[in-house]
Amino acid sequence: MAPPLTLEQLNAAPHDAACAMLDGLYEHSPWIARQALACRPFRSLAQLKHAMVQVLHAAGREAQLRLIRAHPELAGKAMRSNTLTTESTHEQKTAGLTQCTAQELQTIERLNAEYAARFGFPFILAVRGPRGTGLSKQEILATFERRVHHHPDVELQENLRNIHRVVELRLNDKFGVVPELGNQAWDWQEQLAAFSDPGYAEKGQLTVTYLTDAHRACAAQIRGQMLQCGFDTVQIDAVGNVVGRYHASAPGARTLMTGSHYDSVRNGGKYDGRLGIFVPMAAVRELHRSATRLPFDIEVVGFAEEEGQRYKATFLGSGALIGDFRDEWLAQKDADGITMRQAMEHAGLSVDGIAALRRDPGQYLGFVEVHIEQGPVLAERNLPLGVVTSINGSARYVVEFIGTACHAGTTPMDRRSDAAAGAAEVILAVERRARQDADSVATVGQLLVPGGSVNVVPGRCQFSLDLRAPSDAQRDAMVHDVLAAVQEICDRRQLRFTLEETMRASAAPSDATWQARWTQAVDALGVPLHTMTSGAGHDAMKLHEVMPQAMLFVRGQNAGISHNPLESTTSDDMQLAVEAFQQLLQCTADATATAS
Ligand code: HGY
Ligand code: MN
Ligand code: MN
Repeated sequence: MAPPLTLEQLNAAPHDAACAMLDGLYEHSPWIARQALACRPFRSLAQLKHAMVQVLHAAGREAQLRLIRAHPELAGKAMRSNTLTTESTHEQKTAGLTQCTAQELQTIERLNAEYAARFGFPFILAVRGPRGTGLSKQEILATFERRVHHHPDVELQENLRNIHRVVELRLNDKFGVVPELGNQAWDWQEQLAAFSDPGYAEKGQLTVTYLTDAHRACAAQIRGQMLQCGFDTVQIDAVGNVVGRYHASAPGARTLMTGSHYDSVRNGGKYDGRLGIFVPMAAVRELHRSATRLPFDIEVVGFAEEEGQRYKATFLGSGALIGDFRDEWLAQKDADGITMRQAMEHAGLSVDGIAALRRDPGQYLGFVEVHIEQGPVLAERNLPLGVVTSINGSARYVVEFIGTACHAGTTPMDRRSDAAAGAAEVILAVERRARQDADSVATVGQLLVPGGSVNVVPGRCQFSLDLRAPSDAQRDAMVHDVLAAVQEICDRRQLRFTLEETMRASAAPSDATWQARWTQAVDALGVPLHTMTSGAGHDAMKLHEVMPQAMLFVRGQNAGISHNPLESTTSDDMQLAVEAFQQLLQCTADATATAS
C-alpha cells in the first residue's frame, strides 16, 4: 500500500509525476486532473477538487457526456466480466454489489436498461455514500428507482455531482484523509434521528415536534453528548433548550453564542437545525481535548422549537432567549387538544422560569449559526460552503374560507359558495404574485377541507400562507397584494374568511464583522468563496434582534432538497464546516485578544 500523498508533494512534483499521483480519479479520463494541475499550488484538497470541477464544467456538455459514458453500469456487464477499474471494483464491492441476490441483480439489470434507454448514459451513484462507508443495497436500489424518473437534464447534473463525490472519496484514499470531525457530526445526527414522534417513527419518518417524548429524548441525548464533549455546564432550560457552556480562559469574559434547533418538520430531514448544534459541539470537543481555552465563553444552544409544527410558536426556543416568549402561546392547543402549558408541565419544565432566560446582549460578542443550505445553489456550484449575507423576511398566516356546504349533485354551478374552489384561486394568485418578483417566494403548504365528503360542495376550507422576500418592504408589498386577492376572491364568490397572522420575521442582514469572519474562515480552508441570501428562516433572525449575527451554509446532497427525508450532506462537507467553525473561533480569539 503506497504511503499517503501530501499536498506538498503534489504541488512540487513535475507535471507528469503529478498527473500520475492523480491517476484514476475520473474514470478513464485523466485529462481533467491534468488540466486542473495548471492551478497549482493548491492550498487544500478542497481547492484541487474545485479546480477539477471547474475544468469539467468548462469542457461543456459533450465532454461531460463522454465522461459519464466512460463509467460502468452498476453491477453491470463490466463487473460481471471483471473489467472494472481498480477503484470501481473497490467501490462496488464496498456497497455489496458483488454479492447481489438473483432478485437484486434482476432489478438492477431492469433499471440499468430502463435508465440507459431513457437517458442514453449510465446511472452513476457514489455508492460509498455520504459517510464514505457504503450505501446499503436497499438505499442504492431506492435511489435508482427514484432517479430513473427524473428529467434528463436533472440526471445529467446528478450524475456529474456523483462523479465528483466519487473523486472526493478517491482523493481521500490517495491522501490518507479521514474526515474524523465530520464523521462524528454525521454519526451524532444519525443517532439523534432514531427519535421520532408516534405515527411517523413506525413509517421510518423523522418528525420531532415540541415537547413530545421523542423531543425530550433528543434533548437528553444532546445533553449527554455535550457533557462527553467536555462542556463545563449543560442544562435544559425552562422552554427545553439544551444549553452547553464552555468557559473562557478567564472569568468575566463575554460569550459567543451559537447553535440551531433540534425540532423538525413532519417527515423532515436529519440535518435541518441539528447540523448547527453538532458542528460547534465537535469544535468544542477539540478545544477540550487540547485543554484550550479562548478569551470568551462559547455557548452552544440546541433550540427546542423553531419550526412551529405542534404549536403556532415559531422560533420559540431562540425567542425565549431574547425575551420574546409570548405568554399567549401557553394556552394554544395542539391537534389533540393539549395546551402548551400542559405539554411543558408534562415535560417537567417550569413556565415561571421562562422570563429569566432572557440574555443580556451586552454579555455577548454575537451569534453564529451553521445550517444546511436547504436549497440547490451550493450543489449546483459544487461548493461545500457558502457565507450568508442576509436571511429573508417572512410572514405566515392560517386562513379559513367559509362558504356553503351543499349537495354536489343538485346545486347548479352558479349557485355555489365553494370554499375549496376559492382557496384554489388563492393558491394560483399567490404563485402568480410571488413570480412577479425575481426573488420572492410564496407557499400554501397546508390545505384542508375539514370533514369533507366526495358529494358535498366544500363549505369550509383551511389553508396556510408562507410569504418571504429578501427585504421587509418587498415582503410587505407581496403580503398586501395577496390579502387584497383573498378579499376580492371571497367577495366575488360570496365567501367569508378568517385570517390569523401566525408569524412575522424581519429580514436579517448579516453583521459585517461576523460575515467577514466566516469569509476569512472559508478562505483559510482554500474553499472557493460563495456568498448568498437565505430563503429559509433560522434562529439567527431572532438573535439578530438583539445582537450581531452571521451564518454559514453547508451544501446539501440530492440537489439540496430539504424538509424532506432525502435531505442529506456528506461527512466531508461537515468536516469543512467544523474546520471553518474552528477558524472562526480562532480569528474571533485573535480579535478579542487584540481588543483587550
Ligand atoms: O421554514 C423555514 O424557513 C425554517 O425551516 N423554519
Ligand atoms: Mn426547517
Ligand atoms: Mn432550520
